[in-house]
Amino acid sequence: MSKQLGSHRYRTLFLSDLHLGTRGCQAHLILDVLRHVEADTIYLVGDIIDGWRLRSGWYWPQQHNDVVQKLLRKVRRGARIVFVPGNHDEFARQFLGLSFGGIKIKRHAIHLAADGKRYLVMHGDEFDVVVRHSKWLAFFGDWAYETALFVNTHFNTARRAVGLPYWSFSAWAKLKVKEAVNFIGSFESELAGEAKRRGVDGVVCGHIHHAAIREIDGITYVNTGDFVESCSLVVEHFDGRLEVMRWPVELKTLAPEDNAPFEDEAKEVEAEAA
Ligand SMILES: [Mn+2]
Repeated sequence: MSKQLGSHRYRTLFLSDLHLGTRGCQAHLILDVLRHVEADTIYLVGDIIDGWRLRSGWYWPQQHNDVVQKLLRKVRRGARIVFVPGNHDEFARQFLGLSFGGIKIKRHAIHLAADGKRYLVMHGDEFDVVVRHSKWLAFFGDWAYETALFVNTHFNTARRAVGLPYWSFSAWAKLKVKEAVNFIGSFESELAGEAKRRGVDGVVCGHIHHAAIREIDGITYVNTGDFVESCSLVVEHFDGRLEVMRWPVELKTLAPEDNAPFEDEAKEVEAEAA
């Protein structure tokens, strides 16, 4: 991957599955991304705020607030932000067509890339047979997943204690379980099929927490990944090329000098107001 050192400007930034409002959310890494990356357009491709979790107990630390503030500040500075809600933030689907702080809420969007390619932007839960046909099962899966993350944390504390490297139980378990039902493969081909039906060149989605860019049946399938485990996102370069980036891996290779600790959000707001 060729990188321009110190340059973090992209034409478009696609983010999904931040799951703000959950303990699994890697808010400090999202903040890192938002501090380092500027984009003309930002698509929030669903499951940004986890309403399912918040319903069963309020968890909203300052950092999660900072993420929202940071996004709103980007709008004030001229970025265009489009929010396409997912299943975890489906409460926002009642506000389709409206804007909050300049963030437009849409059911789906069509993104026109610099190279003329058109992409359907949607979260993708519509094509997840588990979510679509059995909401209780999806809720259960959600609980099982949270439990797996919890177990994972303690398991790795134990591994660390005996000098073993970090091992992601939840990533492994999820991959195994979903591979068994060929979940990812069918999800990807369903999404590519939908893009084809709509006569566009590609699709950008999230939902399954599995970042990818691949050609499926003449359609460019793009998944932004997530910010719970893989901490991945997709950028569009100014020539229209799309790329999956993983944070903080890319951050460290891009600009080591930028890794100095940042002033807190309050100071940044003050600086902006001055
Ligand atoms: Mn989802």
